[in-house]
Amino acid sequence: MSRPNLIFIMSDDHAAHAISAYSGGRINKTPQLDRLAAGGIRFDACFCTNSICTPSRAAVLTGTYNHVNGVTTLDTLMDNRLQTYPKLMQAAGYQTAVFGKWHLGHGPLHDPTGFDEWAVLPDQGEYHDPEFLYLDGRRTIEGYATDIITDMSLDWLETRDHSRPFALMVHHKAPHRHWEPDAKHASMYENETIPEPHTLWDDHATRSAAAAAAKLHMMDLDEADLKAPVPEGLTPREEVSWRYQRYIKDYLRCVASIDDNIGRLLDYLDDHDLTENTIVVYTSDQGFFLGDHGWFDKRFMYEESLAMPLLMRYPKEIEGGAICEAIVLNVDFAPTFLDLCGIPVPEDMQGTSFRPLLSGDHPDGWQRSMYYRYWMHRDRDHNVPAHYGVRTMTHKLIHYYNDPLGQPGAHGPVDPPEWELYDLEADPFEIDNVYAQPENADLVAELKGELARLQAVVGDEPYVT
Ligand SMILES: [Ca+2]
Repeated sequence: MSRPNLIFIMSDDHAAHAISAYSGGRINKTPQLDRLAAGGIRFDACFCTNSICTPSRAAVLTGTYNHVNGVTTLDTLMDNRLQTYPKLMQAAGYQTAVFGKWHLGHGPLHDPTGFDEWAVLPDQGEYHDPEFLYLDGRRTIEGYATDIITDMSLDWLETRDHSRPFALMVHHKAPHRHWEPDAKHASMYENETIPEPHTLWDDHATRSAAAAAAKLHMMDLDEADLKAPVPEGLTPREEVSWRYQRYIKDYLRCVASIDDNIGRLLDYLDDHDLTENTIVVYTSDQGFFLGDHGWFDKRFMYEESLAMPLLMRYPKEIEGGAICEAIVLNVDFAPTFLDLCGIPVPEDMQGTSFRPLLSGDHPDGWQRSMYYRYWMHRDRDHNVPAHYGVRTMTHKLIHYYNDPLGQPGAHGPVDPPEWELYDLEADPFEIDNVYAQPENADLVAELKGELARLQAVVGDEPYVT
C-alpha cells in the first residue's frame, strides 16, 4: 500500500472562532475550511502548550514541551539540530518542503533543516511584496504573502518526484498583526457591522491583578493596527466599538485570503487524484482574542488564546463531518503524523499519537487534562504575566508566578504570585475567578495535585519562591 502524503497548513494567530466550521458563521464565512471540515474531522479541544509563535512552532516540529526544546519565549531561537518530524520523514524517504513563516531563527544554527526545499519569510515577514530567505540567499517576490506561499507550494507539488510520497508544510504569515489585507479583500465587510464578542466589555473585576494589567485592550491598538485616525467626538465606549470594527475587519479580510488559497490547494489535490491518499491538516500556532475580554493578541491561558483550530482530512481513516472533543496538544502533532505515515515515533517525543481518535476510537487512559506555561513575563509590548496551569475537561487553574526567571524577552519586576480558577461548564467565557471561594477548597487542592502530576510527567520544575 502506498504511503500517505501530508500537507500541513499552519496559519499564524488564526483563532478557531474565526472559522465558520467552528463558529457557525457568527462573524465570518470560511467555505474552503468548512469544505475541509466536512470531508474530515474537527477537533474542539486542541490546545497549545505556550501561546506564542516561536514556542508553539518548536513544539509542533519536535513533539516536545518548551522547557525541553529550549524555545520558551519569542527571543529563544530553535536549535536546528533538534529532532523534528520533517527530518524523520525525510530520512524515511519522504520529499519535504516548507514555504512561508518559520520564525524559529535564521543562520546556520536556526535555518530550516530536514527539508529538500524551503523558502521562508525573515522573522515575521511582510504581507506585501515580501522578501524570502532561501538556502542560497534572499529574494523579494512581488505580490501578497498568502498567495505567494500557496504559489510556491503548488509549484513544488507540480515539480516533485511523483514516485515518492511528500510532506509539505504551508506556513501562512496571515492573519498576524498588523492584519494587512490584499486588494481583493480590501473592501470586504465595508458596509457591515461585525457582531461584537460576548465579553468585549469584560471588566476583569475578579481576575488577578497581573492579568488585569495586560496591554491587550482595544485602546492599546496603535496606528499601524487601525490604519485610520480615530474619529473625533466618540464616547469612550463608542471608541472601543470603533476600534474593534477596524481591527476585526482587517483580521477577517486576511483570513478570507487564507480560505481562498486553501481552496486552491484542495482543488489541486482533487484535480490530480491526490485527495484519497493525502492527509490535509489545518491549524494555527495558537488562538487569538477577537475582542474577547476586550482584548486582541494571545499569550494567556484563557480559552480563545489556548485553543488551536485543528481540522484534518484523510479519507482512508477519517469519516467526513466527524467531531472530536478529546484533548489533543501541539506536542501531539509530530507523533501523529509519523504514526499515520508508518514511521516509528521516537521515545523521546513527549506527545502522543492521536491517530486512534481520527477513526472514532477513544483509547482508555487518553489525556483528560493538559499543562500550559507562558514564560515571557511582562514582555514590553503586552505586559502579560508569566504563568502556568492545568486545564481539565471541566476546570482551569492558573498560577501567575509572576517572575521573569531570567528568560530572554521577559522583564521584571517580580510580582506577588496569584491564582485563578474557572469553572468551564458554569462559566465558559471565564469571567468569574472562583479561586478564593471557600467551597472550592477541595477542588483547588485536587487541581493543584493534577498540576504537580503533569509537571512531573513532562519534566518541568514547579516555581519556588
Ligand atoms: Ca502566532
